[in-house]
Amino acid sequence: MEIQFDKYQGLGNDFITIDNRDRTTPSLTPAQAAQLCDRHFGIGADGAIFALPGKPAESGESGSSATDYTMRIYNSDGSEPEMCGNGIRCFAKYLAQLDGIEAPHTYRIHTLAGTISPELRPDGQVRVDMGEPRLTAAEIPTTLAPTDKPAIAMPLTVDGEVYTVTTISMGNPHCITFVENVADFPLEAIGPKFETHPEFPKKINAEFIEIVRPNYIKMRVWERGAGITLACGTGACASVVAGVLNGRCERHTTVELPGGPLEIEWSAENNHIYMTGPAELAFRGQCELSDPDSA
Ligand code: ZDP
Repeated sequence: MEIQFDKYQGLGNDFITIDNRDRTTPSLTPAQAAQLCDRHFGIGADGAIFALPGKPAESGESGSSATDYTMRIYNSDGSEPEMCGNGIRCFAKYLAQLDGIEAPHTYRIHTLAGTISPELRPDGQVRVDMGEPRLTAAEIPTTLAPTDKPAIAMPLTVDGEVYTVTTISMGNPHCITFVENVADFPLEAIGPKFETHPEFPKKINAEFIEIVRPNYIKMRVWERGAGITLACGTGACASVVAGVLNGRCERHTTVELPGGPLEIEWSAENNHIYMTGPAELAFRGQCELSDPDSA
């Protein structure tokens, strides 16, 4: 089966994008997506993103208005996250290319975490209304606190060591730990133990944060289903929320990731989080996909 794809990256967090505007479900199985994401046996990416048609407006009081497109994403291991911050910036650029639309333009995108609105700005950056953070233990989900309470500065024992962690959901689950020196943190060894810790029934994205100044922090991430990546947009949003809740960050903070900086603002007015950063086309191509089921 021949696949046409584009490859986008936001701060080095990279995604294969596939045009599925004429379908209602992704054209690849999770196993096929994982095969294409492999950096040695495939195209190489942190995830695969599918552009599907939007949803019509729902009637009723709590009904949502119509969306332009639906974004589905598979992590590089084939698991499906609810949301993806760098991915949605890439997705907005990809849609603008497919639609022949120029900035400024705002899309309304249906995701498994609700409606998310990325705005293409004339300077080339994408500013995304990421919606509100979710804080209760049930929403993360985590067993670190009673279901209706947030888990802020809770002890978590990993490999015999006690870390003080805060959990935040941006639609997808995050666990934030403040460390003295993030460059020296043994992410590759410890990250996977956070990801699969029994206190997190849907696994977790693990962010490690060094506070440089209250409005400037450094972050490294071990992503659920993808491992170490150069950037994580939802993780950067979750980290600023955790920083504010722990009295260590301002509501408007720059997050420096290995792939570059993101501007994060947690609005005191409407409780929404706004993320601003780049997204670029890396290359386009086609490849022949062997069917893993018939291999
Ligand atoms: O929640 C998860 O399983 C994440 N691996 C999804 C991807 C998050 C991402 N890095 C981001 O930028 O938010 C793409």
